Amino acid sequence: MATKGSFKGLASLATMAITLVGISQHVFAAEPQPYPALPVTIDAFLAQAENDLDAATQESSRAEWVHATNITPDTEWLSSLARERLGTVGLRIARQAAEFDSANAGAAGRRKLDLLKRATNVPPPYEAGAASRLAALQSSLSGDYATGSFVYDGQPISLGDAEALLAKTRDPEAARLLWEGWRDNAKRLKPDYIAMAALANQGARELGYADMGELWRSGYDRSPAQVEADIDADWDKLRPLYAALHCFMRTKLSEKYGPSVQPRTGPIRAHLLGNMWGQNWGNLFDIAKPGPVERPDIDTYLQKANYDPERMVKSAENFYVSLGFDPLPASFWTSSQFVKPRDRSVDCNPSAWTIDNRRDVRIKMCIRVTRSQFTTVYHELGHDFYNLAYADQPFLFRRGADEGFHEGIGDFIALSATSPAYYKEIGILPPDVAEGDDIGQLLQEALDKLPLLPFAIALDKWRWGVLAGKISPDDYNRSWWKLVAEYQGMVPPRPRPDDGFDAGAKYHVPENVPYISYLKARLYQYQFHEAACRMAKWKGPLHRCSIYGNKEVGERLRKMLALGGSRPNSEALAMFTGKSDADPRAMLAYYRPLMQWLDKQNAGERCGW
Ligand code: X8Z
Ligand code: ZN
Repeated sequence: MATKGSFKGLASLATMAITLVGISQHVFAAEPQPYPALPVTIDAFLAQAENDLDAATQESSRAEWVHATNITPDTEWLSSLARERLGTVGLRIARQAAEFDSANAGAAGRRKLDLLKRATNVPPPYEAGAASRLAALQSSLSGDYATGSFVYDGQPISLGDAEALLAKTRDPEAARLLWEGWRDNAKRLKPDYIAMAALANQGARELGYADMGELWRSGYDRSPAQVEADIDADWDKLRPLYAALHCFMRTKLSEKYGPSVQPRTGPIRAHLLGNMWGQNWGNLFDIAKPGPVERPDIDTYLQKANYDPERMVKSAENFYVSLGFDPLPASFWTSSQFVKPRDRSVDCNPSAWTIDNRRDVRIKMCIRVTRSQFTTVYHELGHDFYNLAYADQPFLFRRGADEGFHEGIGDFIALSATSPAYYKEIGILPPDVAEGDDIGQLLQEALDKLPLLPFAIALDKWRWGVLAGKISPDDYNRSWWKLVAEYQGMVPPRPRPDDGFDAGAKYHVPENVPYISYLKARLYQYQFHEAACRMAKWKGPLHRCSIYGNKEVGERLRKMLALGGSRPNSEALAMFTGKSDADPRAMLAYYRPLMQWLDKQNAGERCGW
């Protein structure tokens, strides 16, 4: 196996004539130099392409890992070089794959050819020097976001520390300063983002997509237009549930802070939600106070039970092992980053990696001992166990059934791993602590989970608009706040500057991680949970069901995960759930008791915004 992506393999086949009908070597005009001749059969081409991409992605993952866990100008330079090389290899292969568009490739071959066109989410254009410029912009955006800081209370503060303060503060003025500070910092990313988007869009167009947004919407085994339509239809069904939660929390916030800080009608002030992006309101449970039954504060109990980051990861691994998964490889424990190092800059956004495209799986986090991070650890390990489950697939199928599946697996597991009963089982809660009532649990989960739905839609509708050229850089902030108001029902504490880059204050924007996957994941995880609880013959309410220790469910899950991306998402879904359509019904069913309760609480309020 080559250690670096190279043209060598293909060049050695250059003398073979292409005999397949309809395939020409020079369909692209004005190429600086012709590519080497294609291997003679589709199978040979695919085998070579998989080898080359395998090598180039490994190189780039390793360089990005080193950069993300030690941000310096040198590691930025190295990661940019590896990205460029991967971009160039991916581009060459994607263009060659297009030459087989009308060839008879068989089902698996056709799937692989399609995947090759989407080998990267951020495709470079063909023009000389463009891959290198794009890679440099990506690495610089990545480093700039990760090392971003602003002055708060006279001191520079990182995003992680700002998030921790925002979670706990109940002083609206402090919250506003933290919230605005992080957004003002993001503005310096705007020029690079504009340049990056122009280049990647050109690359996407050269691959036959209208723009990079359309490329992103092509990964769901249906047309990009259908993906958009599905999201609108899903939101129509989910909006009443979100609106009920929005109404309830608005009342609570207004009662807590007074109507001058949070009016009793209209949108919610975005800085009051205990989260930098208003995408998770779980930190506001103390303000929500649903009733007379106390709910244990897990942040405190984690500390009391002496949980540390490694123990949190061990507990998550133990959950997967209880389902019959093999324990994580030893390299996971030696290579992962669990805590923020004191001596260097790192990227703290949680992520999961497979460095060698096989079994060298890792996570990179700056774990804080909190309830929310406890759940995130289960989320990240979901990625790693998925990676391990499909490690024996051909390279191109070592991916999720779609990106939403990948994001949904760990969350599905966490649905069984966040109840007070489970916390007792693993020693976080002492046996004699009251577990709280059903509404309390459902409300906590709804605060954690529902606000992401409109946030995801706003974020990706904004990017689709930007990438399609419908939103110009002058209009970035105005259109962003319009979408936030429409979907999230939120407004900034004070008007935001027109020339800002507030959407860029979210990691996934400078990093070019599509966000619709998280929306899809929210729907899938309740479908998985419902199906798993059925398999476990659970009779009670779904929020009380836990699949901890259930080997039968584990075996069925592993079968679905082992498919990787070899089959359409609908087949993977049907294999585990018996139904082939992704839809919000399971999620709505899960929260039905809460919805009824919220409707009662909201009686007399002017809900909506
Ligand atoms: O980015 C993530 C994961 C990384 S794979 C922690 N999530 C989204 C976010 O934090 O914005 C998980 C939930 C949504
Ligand atoms: Zn994830």
